Amino acid sequence: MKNKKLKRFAAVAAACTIMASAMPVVESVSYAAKNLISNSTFETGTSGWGTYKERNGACTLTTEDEQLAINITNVGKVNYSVQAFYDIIPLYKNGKYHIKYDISSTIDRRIEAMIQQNGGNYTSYTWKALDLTSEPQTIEYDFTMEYKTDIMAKLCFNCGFYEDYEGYLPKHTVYIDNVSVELIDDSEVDYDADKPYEPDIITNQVGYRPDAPKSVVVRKKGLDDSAPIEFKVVNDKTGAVAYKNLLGPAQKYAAADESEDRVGDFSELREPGDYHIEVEGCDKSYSFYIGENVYKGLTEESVKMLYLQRCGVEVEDKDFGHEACHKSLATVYGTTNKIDVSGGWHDAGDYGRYVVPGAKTIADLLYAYQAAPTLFGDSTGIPESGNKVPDILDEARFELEWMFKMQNANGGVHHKVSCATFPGYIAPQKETGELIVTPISSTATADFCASMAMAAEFYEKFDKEFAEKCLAAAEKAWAYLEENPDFDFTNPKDIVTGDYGDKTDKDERYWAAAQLFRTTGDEKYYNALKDMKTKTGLDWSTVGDYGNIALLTMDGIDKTSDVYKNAYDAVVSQADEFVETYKSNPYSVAISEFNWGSNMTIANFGNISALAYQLTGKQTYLDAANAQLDYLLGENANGVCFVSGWGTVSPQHPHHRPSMVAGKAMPCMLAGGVNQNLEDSAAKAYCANSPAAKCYIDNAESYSTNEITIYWNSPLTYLLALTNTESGEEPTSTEPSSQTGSDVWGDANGDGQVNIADAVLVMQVVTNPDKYDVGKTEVSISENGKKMADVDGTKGLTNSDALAIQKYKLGLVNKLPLPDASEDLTSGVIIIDGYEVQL
Ligand code: 9MR
Ligand code: ZN
Repeated sequence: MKNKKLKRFAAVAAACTIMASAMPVVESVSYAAKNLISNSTFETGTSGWGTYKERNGACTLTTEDEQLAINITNVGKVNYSVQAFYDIIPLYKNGKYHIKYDISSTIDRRIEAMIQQNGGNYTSYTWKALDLTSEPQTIEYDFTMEYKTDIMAKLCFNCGFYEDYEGYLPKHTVYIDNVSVELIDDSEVDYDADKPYEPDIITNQVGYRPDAPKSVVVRKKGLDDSAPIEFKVVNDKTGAVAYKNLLGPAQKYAAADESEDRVGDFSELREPGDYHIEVEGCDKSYSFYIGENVYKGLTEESVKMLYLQRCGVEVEDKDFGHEACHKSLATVYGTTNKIDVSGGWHDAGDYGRYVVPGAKTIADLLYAYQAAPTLFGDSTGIPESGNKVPDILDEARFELEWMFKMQNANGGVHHKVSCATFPGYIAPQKETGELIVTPISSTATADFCASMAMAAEFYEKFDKEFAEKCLAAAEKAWAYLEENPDFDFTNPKDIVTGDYGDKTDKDERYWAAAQLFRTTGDEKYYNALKDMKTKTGLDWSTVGDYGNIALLTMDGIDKTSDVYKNAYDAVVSQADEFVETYKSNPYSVAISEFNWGSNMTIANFGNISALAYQLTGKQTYLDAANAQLDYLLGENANGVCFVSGWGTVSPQHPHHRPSMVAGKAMPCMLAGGVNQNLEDSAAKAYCANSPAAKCYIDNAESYSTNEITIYWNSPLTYLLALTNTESGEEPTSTEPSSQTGSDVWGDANGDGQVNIADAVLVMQVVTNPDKYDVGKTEVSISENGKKMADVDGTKGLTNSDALAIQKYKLGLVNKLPLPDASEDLTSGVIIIDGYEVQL
């Protein structure tokens, strides 16, 4: 803390003050301290001041004759139904403060004035009931901050309802002027008392897969580097040094205002166990785990979080369960029509349900499943567990079922449903205000179209009828988009919940076309796609890369087509950019600017990079993706694992209503993370002097750094799936090829090439005929793949096809398919390239 101690003011000069007769007479003093209220005289408006209204309270805030005017039309139902406030007053424990203001009202009435905690229990640090008349009174007194330091206290004037009024007061105005709050004596203040602990040694706090790259950042300043500095990875249980190595040279990281960051690499340590890191002269690091299953629970819980966000149904959980919420019919904005839009997930820390971010979440979940199907089981403890459908697909379906209800008869899709304003910090079933469905938008319609088309493909194997329903909904949405080619989005001004606005719908339309083409193979969508520019983005507002993923991982796509090549280039060139940034800083994070939801951006970048690895087989891309995961799980300048309940230090006070109600953080939610733009009171108060990479505060009021959302969790799930290469499988190189996948004999997996992976896939399919169908596993076989892999000269796929493919690869035969079934392909076991082939 930079504050210099104030001088003690020994002499207190008496001054004359107009005091209300009802008020105790307080000595007035003159001080040289700084006024903590920046707009105190209202010469140029109300800036810095705001109002809070609830339970019918109604007022406006203006200035009149250079005074603040609270124009009250309804006092509401409680004293804080009408509140005027000034935010962010730092109050230090044991500090002595002087407060002063002039106040009056056009009618005689009682109000309350206080400086209080913003959030939490709303503790009043100083409080007065005031009986106002039209005669201005000066309220002036000293108080000592007796509670623990609160640097974001709030000065409030509660002008709502008091029992005496029997619910009624005519329209009136309360005037306030010359407001000051000053710290006059800080001799007893310990400014360092609440300084958060900043760890010296920083790692991923959850841990690492054995084969993953592993790095540590040691940022303690002033270490003796006359000789290279050693770091030791120590086994928690045995105390044995499992690995040691030297730290790299000190580097600067301007974004975190750090000048001596030294990076150590311990990738070579693969032995499973719990470890921490030690460096002489530094505090030990937090513990972490190395092991194959290190992310098993995390992956499962990251999806389970969505179950806890379910709306419209009873949710069972000992801490975060709730009865069915938001059950009433919703009014379509601007009409008297009521429709049923129950279901879906609560978006975030609020209870709105929005189509656009819902679509991103679905895309992440389904592609996570595509990337690593074996990671996602059917027994995670959701109501659908045990139904033979992976729970991740059940969870996504819960949102899809809601999305159907958001589609209008004309195919267009309503943007969102919520109450007109955000609720107080209450449980979901307590938000009982009118639900309003906002107008159709072209972005919601296109996102809906893409998700439904995806669903049609992914659920085909599990529930044909549902898949057909999804496809019909997607096609209907597409028809709407064709009939309505212009970008269209409006959020009615009086609906102040999440906007999810946009400037263009071109990327959403691109995604929809790509996904519909992938699902149906219909030329119509391909032609639409051909006429569109390739788009990028895995955000909720830019979704082009979902279109690219759809194309790049599509079975049998023509790799010579521009559509494919452009998608390929888009992904790889983005990954190249991220890799450059990732290499440029000690924390290996792929962004250099931290905006709202930066943790999603980081996870998204990891996903693009991991996809680039799949496409090219270049290890750097996978390393970069893993590094993004490390950042999210603790290897960042804040020393925080951003996933609640994981790691040693994780968000305890997320901006998330159910957590605020329960008094503890719901598990496995990824916080939005660092946001250098300071967009809420807590961030403004706590991060005012923080460098960009450290603008994060674990405070429930900090919705711009510490909120959670469904679509911040889902890219984490996706990243966990994409970086899961523990099966040791080589990436399938799907580089644009001069041949089309469908034309290559021996190409079982449709990647355009014939290699050992095709032979292995054939063997797998022969052993487990249904398991490798498209959509069920990461590597799958299509009908065409089966046809092209049937190369041994006899009809039907058998192990002898696998062997023929391998012989071809080894140059033992020079052409596929073989003309006839060969004698030597009928029995025995042959080992080629380490693969055992049972004939
Ligand atoms: O995630 C959104 C972020 O990108 C925007 O900058 C921000 C302000 O518009 O809104 C975020 O979304 C919030 C949404 O509007 C309402 N629910 C909570 C979301 C997360 O903060
Ligand atoms: Zn709800």
